[in-house]
Amino acid sequence: MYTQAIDLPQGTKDEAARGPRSLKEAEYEAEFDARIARGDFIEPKDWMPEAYRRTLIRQISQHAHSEIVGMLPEGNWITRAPTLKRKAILLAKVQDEGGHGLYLYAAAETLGVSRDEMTEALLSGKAKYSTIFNYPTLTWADIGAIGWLVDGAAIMNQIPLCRCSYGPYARAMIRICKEESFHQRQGYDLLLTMMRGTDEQRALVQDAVNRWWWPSLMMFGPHDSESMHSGDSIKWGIKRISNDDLRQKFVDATVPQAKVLGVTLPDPDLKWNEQRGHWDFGKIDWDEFWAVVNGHGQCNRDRLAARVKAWEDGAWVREAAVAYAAKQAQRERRAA
Ligand code: FAQ
Repeated sequence: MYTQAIDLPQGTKDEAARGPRSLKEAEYEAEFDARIARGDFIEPKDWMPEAYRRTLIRQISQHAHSEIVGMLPEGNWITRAPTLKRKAILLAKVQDEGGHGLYLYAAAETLGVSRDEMTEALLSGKAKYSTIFNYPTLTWADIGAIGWLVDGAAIMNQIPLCRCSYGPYARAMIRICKEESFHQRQGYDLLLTMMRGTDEQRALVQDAVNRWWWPSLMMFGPHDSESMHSGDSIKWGIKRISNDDLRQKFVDATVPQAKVLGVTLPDPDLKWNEQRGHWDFGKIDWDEFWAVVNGHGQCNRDRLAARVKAWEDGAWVREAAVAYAAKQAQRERRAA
C-alpha cells in the first residue's frame, strides 16, 4: 500500500470550512483531541489537524489501491476455476474487492483529495499498495490460500478499523469486513475440499501455504519499533492495535486452523509459549518485505502495467461519460 509521499493539494476549497485561520488553532485542536478521547467520530466537515487529514488520505488511498490491484492475482484464475460453483464464488469475490476499492476512494475523497490525483499516484508508481499482491498465483490452491491467509490477515487488520476515528472510513470498513469474512471462509472451504482429495491436491495446498504464509505476515507492516506512522495513528485513534499485536493475533488464530486443515506452516520456530499465552514464531525476512515495498517484488511491474493498461483501455468510457453529462446539462439549460 502506500505512497511514499502523495503530493496533496495545498489549500483546497474545503480548507476554509474546516479550519478557520482567524480563530485560535489551539482551541480547535483541543476540541479535536477531546473528541478523539471521548471516542467520537470525526466527520468530513469537522476541523481536523492537517497531519491527521494527510495520514488518513495516505492510508485510505493506499488501502483502496490494494483492493483494486488485489483483484489481479485472483482474477487470473477466473477462467480456470474447476467448477461452476467455484467460478461463481471467485467472480463474486473479485467483484467485492473492486467494490471495496470504490468505497475507500469515496471515503478518501471526503478529505479533499480527488480520485484523479489518487489514480495518478498509483499509475505513476508513486503510491504504494500491499506487498502481498506482488506475489504470483501459480496454482488453483493459491486461490484458497489467498482467501484463508490473505483475507484472514486483512480481516484481522481491518476489524479494528471499523472503530477508527474517521467516520467515513470506519463505516466503509463495516461492510468491507462482512464481505472479507465470506472471502476468508470460501478460501478455507476450497482448501478443505482439496485436502479431502488426492495426494497431488494435498501437495498443491501445502505448496501454496508454504509460499503465502510469510508474505501474509508481512501484510501487517514493519515491527512497531520500525513503524514510522504508528505513534500518530494510535494517538489519533486511526489505528487501535499495533502492527505486531495484530500479527500475533493472526498467528494465534491461524495455527489451530492449519491443524484442522492438516497442513504444516513453514516455520520451524513456531512454538506455543505457555508463559506468554501466544505462539512464538520465526523471524520475518524484512529485506524481502522492503524490496517488495520498493518495487522489486516478483510481480510489481506486471501489476502496475495491468493497471495502466486498464486506465488507457477505459479512456473511451470516461470520454463518453463526460460527453453524455455535457449533453444532459445542455438539454437542462435549454429546458429551463
Ligand atoms: N505493503 O508506519 P507503517 C486487502 C508501508 S488487505 C506495502 O507501519 P502504517 C484485502 C507503509 O505504508 C491489504 N507497504 O505504516 C484484499 C509506510 O509507508 P508510507 C490492504 C507497507 O500505515 C484481500 C511504511 O511501510 N489493507 O486489500 C506495508 O501506519 C484479498 C511504514 O509502515 C490495508 O491497507 C505493506 N504490507 O501501517 C483484497 C489496511 N506495510 O505510507 C484483495 C489499512 C507497511 O509512509 C484480495 N492499512 N507499509 O509510504 C493499514 O492498516 C496500515 O496502513 C498498515 C501499515 C498496517 C498496513
